[in-house]
Formats: sequence, C-alpha cells, structure tokens
Amino acid sequence: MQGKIIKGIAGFYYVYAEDDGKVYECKAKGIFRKENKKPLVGDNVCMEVLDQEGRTGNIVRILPRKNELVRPAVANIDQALVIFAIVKPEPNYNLLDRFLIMMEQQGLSSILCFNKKDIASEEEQKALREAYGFCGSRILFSSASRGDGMEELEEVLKGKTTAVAGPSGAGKSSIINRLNPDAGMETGEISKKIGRGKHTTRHSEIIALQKNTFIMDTPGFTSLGLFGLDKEDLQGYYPEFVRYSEYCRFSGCSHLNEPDCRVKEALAEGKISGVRYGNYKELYEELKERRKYERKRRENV
Ligand SMILES: Nc1nc2c(ncn2[C@@H]2O[C@H](COP(=O)(O)OP(=O)(O)OP(=O)(O)O)[C@@H](O)[C@H]2O)c(=O)[nH]1
Ligand SMILES: [Mg+2]
Ligand SMILES: [Zn+2]
Repeated sequence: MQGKIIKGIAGFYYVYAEDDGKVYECKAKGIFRKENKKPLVGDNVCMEVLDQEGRTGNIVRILPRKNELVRPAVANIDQALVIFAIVKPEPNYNLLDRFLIMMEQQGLSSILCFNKKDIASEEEQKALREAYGFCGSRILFSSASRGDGMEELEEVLKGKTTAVAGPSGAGKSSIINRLNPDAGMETGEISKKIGRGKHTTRHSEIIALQKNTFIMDTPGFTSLGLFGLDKEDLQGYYPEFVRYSEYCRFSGCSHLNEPDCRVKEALAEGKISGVRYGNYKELYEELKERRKYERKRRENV
C-alpha cells in the first residue's frame, strides 16, 4: 500500500494511506538504517499493513524525493512560508536572511509572512516593508489572532505543499490553526522573561487545508548555520543589489571596502535597505572567518 508520512514521533511514523484514507502507525524497518536513509515527514512510502484493525504497519520503501530540507527536516515540498513576528518576539533580521538563503539554496521560493499585526504599530510594519520589500520574496502581513491576511495566505498556498519555517513564538502553529480550525496544533505563550518562544512544536506535521493543498507545521529554531556557501556567492542571494552591482568599478566587487561601489552608493541614498546590507556584511564576515578557520585546520593536519 502507498501513503505519505504526515508525522514522525519517537521512532513511529504516521502514514496516511491513499487507499483507505486512514492513518497507520508504522515503524521503519532496519534496512533504512543500513542505507543511512531516514524517513522524513512528507515522504511518499510503500508500507505493509500488519494489523488492519489496529492500523499498524511497516514502512518498506521510501519513494524518490523531489527535494528534502535539513532544517526543518521535511521532504517533497513546493515552497516555504517563512514566518516571523513583527513584535513579540522582535524579528532577528540576520536569522531571517539565513532562512531565505537556505530555502533558495534548496531551490525553494519563500513567501515571507510577518505575523502579529494586531499588536504592531504602523511604523514597525513600514520598517519591515522597507527592509524586505525588494528581497525577492513576496511579503505579507498577518494576524493569526484577528484573522488578517488569511485570504492572501490561502491564495499563495493553494494547490501546493508548503513548509512553514521561522523562530519559536512567531505564530506558525497559530496561523495553521486559523487556516484550518480542525488542525488543533498546540501553541504556547512566549516567555515573559526572555521574550522568546518556548519551542512548543516539537515535530513536523502535515495538515491538509484543501484538496491538493498541504501545510507542514515545523519546530521553530533560533539559529541556523550557512552551509555550502562561499562568501563570493553570497551577494547572489541579495537580488536588490544586482541592479547596482553591475556598475561597480570592480567586477568582483564585494561591496564592502572597494572604491566606486554602486551598491554602497545606493545604500547611502537609501535605495538599498540598511538592514539587508548590514546582514550581508555580517554573513560575509562569517563566511570569510569560516574559510580561514577551515584552511588553518587543513594545514594543521
Ligand atoms: N497578538 C498575537 N499573538 C499571536 C499571534 N499569533 C500567535 N500569537 C501568540 O504567539 C504565541 C506563540 O504562538 P505559536 O503559534 O505557538 O508559535 P510557533 O511559531 O508555532 O512557535 P513554536 O512552535 O515554539 O516554534 C502564542 O501565545 C500565540 O497565541 C497574532 O497574530 N497576534
Ligand atoms: Mg508551533
Ligand atoms: Zn560594489
């Protein structure tokens, strides 16, 4: 029988079977461990039913994946919905850019959703619109509490399988509950002391919104490393730089210290957002340091 993994908890995989529309509790057989292949939420699988009544089975094969993400660990997704709160918690812009870069590295487009509109000021929204309006991703504002932005969300999600991603406490599960009141995802207050989310969602899970429309709730995280990226390639993830960078004096301009840099001029004129440029600079330095460190380590062995 064929099905789709909708959830995985403590070694059990919950497989939605196409044939009967029921969910089976499955174990993955040892063969996967041997091949070092772990089933992921979103995987299409073949399973053998052990007990029809009790709805248990074994996953015997993982069907080829269209793609897979490492964080969150899910497979076969069409796009990402990157959710950050406008306030509570305050957005960490550096982390936000990391999310966008990671998705693009996997060939996935992101929609950027700024949530908690109901408790944010006009100025705070405007600042985000200015910072991210030209980042290459569609941006929208929502309030899971009040329902703002839900129609627009439905429109961008329609017919696709979308993974949500974002820090803990942003309101990912709340938005999903709003989109499908039967979802019943657990949500959690943000901590009063440190103003961060409490990692309420611990496992990824697929929720059907409509026929052919699925959303994956995922655990939030607060840090994200950049992998497989050279500092020279970083600017490719900043589409709003490109229309200026072609006029920089040096063709390999990094837009940091070179003279006659059009990107820096655009920044000074307010045509490129200081937030985005600042992130670029930070991430560039990080990638540079990492390369130095890796070289040193190679020399020392
Ligand atoms: N005011 C306001 N509060 C919201 C909104 N959306 C979510 N919240 C609150 O924010 C807190 C965190 O919401 P969750 O949905 O649990 O956040 P999450 O992104 O799923 O967090 P993790 O599962 O920990 O990654 C809860 O107390 C929600 O009630 C919103 O639009 N407005
Ligand atoms: Mg959650
Ligand atoms: Zn330049």
